[in-house]
Amino acid sequence: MQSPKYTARAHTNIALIKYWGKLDQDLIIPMNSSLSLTLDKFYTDTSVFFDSTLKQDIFRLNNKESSSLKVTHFMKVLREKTGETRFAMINSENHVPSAAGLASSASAFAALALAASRAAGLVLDSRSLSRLARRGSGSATRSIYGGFVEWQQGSDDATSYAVPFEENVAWDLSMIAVVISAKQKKISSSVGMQRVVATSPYYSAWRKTAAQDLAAMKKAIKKRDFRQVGTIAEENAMKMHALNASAHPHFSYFEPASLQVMKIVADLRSNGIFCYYTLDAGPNVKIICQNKDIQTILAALAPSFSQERLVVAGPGPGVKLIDK
Ligand code: 2P0
Repeated sequence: MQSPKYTARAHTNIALIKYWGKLDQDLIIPMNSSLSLTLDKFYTDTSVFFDSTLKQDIFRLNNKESSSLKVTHFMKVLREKTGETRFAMINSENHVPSAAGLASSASAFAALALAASRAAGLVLDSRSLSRLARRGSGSATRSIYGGFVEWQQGSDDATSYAVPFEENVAWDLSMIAVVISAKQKKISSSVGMQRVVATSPYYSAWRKTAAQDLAAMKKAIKKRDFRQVGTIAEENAMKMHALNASAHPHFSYFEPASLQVMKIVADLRSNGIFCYYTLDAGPNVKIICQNKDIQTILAALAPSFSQERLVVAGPGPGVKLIDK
């Protein structure tokens, strides 16, 4: 017997205040609260149905049968929560313009949480959905909502979830993603952050500063103070990457081209074009900017990066069911 099929679309998000470290590995309770912007250009569509004839979950990614330990683990958690006993057919499509490298577990697990819970007969409110998505991947906790989203750290499964901070971003803020490499990173986020928590002598300072950065960021967003938002985001990202540089053994996600983009942004800024950068667990750089400056910034990047490596995105919506 088959369950009805549900398809969900979730957009990825970029953290302006980063999550970097887990208090609880299994439940994915973070060491600090974080805040992100959901983006319109990058999303995942995932459809799920349960089928009593299946002997295991089948996961297809971009029309290719695939295997993912994280998906397997998530489906186990979902069955425990919902009482569903059948295995599932999962079809996932990542919509990432151009050279890829920006596909994210955030959109993947937010979409899977909605589609799979509905297919299992459960209608969850947004908070419960955020908690469920968190069990797949930390950053997915935030992709339940659109716009600016805060993941409140909490201390256990019931209290760690995202809340919308400003869902409809009606002011001038964009991100230019500079795709530097689409390759799988050598050190996954999970491994990187675990190593940092265990070995960086600066970790307690990070937790303190992340809390201060979050409070300042929320004020800056409320005031629509673009320069403050950009400055705090850039500094917070650099503090996260400084943790990696101070871990044992130390590591870095930067590539030479990442540093090149960072320098272009800094030079633009000294010339009065206010833009800022942030980087996650990989070499790609996201430039936070205002619409009026997009063409100038793209022109400054053009000699070094081809057009398909430059993707302009704006604020995007939260997870929803779609017909497919
Ligand atoms: C973030 N990142 O806040 C941070 C900043 C990357 C750098 O969340 O282990 O895939 O599945 O919870 O969510 C990427 O890590 O890690 C991430 P897990 P996840 O967006």
